[in-house]
Amino acid sequence: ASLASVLLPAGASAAPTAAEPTSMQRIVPAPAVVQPNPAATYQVGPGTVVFTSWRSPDALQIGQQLAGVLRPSTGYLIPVIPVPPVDRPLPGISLTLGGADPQVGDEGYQLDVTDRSVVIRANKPAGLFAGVQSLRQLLPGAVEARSRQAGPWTVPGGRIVDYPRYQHRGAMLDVARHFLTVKDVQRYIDQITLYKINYLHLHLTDEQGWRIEIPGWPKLTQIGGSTQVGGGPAGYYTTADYRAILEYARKRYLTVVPEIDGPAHSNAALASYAELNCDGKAQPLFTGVGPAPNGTLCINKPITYKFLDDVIGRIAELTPGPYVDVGGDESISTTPADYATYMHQVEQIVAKHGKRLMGWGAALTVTNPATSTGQFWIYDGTEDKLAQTTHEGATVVMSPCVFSYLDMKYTPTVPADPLGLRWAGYIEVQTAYSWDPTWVLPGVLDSAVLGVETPLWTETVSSVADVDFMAFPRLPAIAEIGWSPLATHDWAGFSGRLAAQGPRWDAMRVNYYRSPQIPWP
Ligand code: TNX
Repeated sequence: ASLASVLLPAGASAAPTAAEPTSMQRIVPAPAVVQPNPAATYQVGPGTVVFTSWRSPDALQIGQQLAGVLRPSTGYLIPVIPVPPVDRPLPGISLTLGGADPQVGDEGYQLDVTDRSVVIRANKPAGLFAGVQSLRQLLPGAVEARSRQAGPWTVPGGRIVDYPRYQHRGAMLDVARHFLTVKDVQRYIDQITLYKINYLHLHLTDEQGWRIEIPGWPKLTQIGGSTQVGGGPAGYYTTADYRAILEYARKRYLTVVPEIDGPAHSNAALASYAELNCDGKAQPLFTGVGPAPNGTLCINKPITYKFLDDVIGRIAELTPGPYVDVGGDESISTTPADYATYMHQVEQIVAKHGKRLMGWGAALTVTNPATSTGQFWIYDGTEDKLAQTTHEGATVVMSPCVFSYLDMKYTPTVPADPLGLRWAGYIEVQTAYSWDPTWVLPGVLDSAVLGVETPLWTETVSSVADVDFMAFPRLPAIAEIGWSPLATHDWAGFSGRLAAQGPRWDAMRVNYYRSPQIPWP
């Protein structure tokens, strides 16, 4: 099948030359419908203006973000000007709210490129933002550079009608094992939203670190936030820091899912407060890899639930998104009865603070399915129960470790040690692309599958260069599985489109892995 026949739905007529891979067909994730018009080309020039729907602070803000990409590399002024509705597109780039095809929903958009104009139309700001990400990818990769580049800045002609297959397209960052600063997280947000990721799961607590300030519990961050894997100094987010991440995410239509892991993966809290331990003695800080010697909160002490009420209450108060993630993975030293006791308390606390519970698959073996969202990650014997809960009202997000874990090595030798783990196997780019949410968890109710997530655990990852290397180019593979229609799923097409991202990442100074599986230009 030609790329065009894969990209165009049955019945749509392809332009005669559509089989040629034009750059309109190089967007990742693949759009739902692409109709190239090789006869037309829009050129961004010194006079290009970005027009935005008037009386919309969102459209204006998105227009300014687009101008912020275009100005440094093109050297053009690129004014951003709100305008009232017009009958015929103004010459320039228009970001228009309202009047898009209803089928594009809240996150989709239409993009029309002619010789004189680029028009992105969406029903909601999130769709406009998604359309701008596609427009960036229609321009040469050098447009992402922060210094003046040569051009020409052509946008291929045609029409795109695009919307997501799944509502949940997540990325997870583990800021507990190695701390990442607000700037580092914002950099990651910039990278992932270019691929239409719309959830950022922040793994804020674990054995090795507690990364979020909680009023009334200062030692969590003073002690629990002081170190990380390897024992080096680390840090934590103050309330202002966390708000800065949330605000940065909000402006990019990205929902933050904060995770407070428990009852296991909690040594940082146990080291900070002696009273959270059953024996009343604080654990030593743990800076190794793997489970700490006694990494479980004390199930039968009331203080444990006062602590969780304070922590979850604070997180819920700060976070605008619908979820609080309570972890619940790998509770190896907790009996099943104690695990259930803990989770039943926790789910009441989450509900009391007005949020929906999210947790790793095991949590769903005991929580109320009707009010829970589970994250599938491993075939460890809990998967059948997790699948069953979807028939009782639970929803699920798919993050199969063997395909979507960004902390696994690509090959036995890439990256060089010590970066990357091996326990879930090697995950080259083609492997990351070789699965589908509909079959990865047998027995699941299809309509309960919200989407996908790609987690980046950071036991071995300690810098943004490491983050870049592990996430790129695998993260866009998972993003595409979450966004693009199944009919577009095609390795040959994907690897070609991914290759076209290389120069963009060069311009963005992303330290990506030049996988030999990809025909980089
Ligand atoms: C398993 S995935 C864990 C994490 C580790 C990861 C390393 C999951 C729910 N638990 O605690 O960081 O493996 O790949």
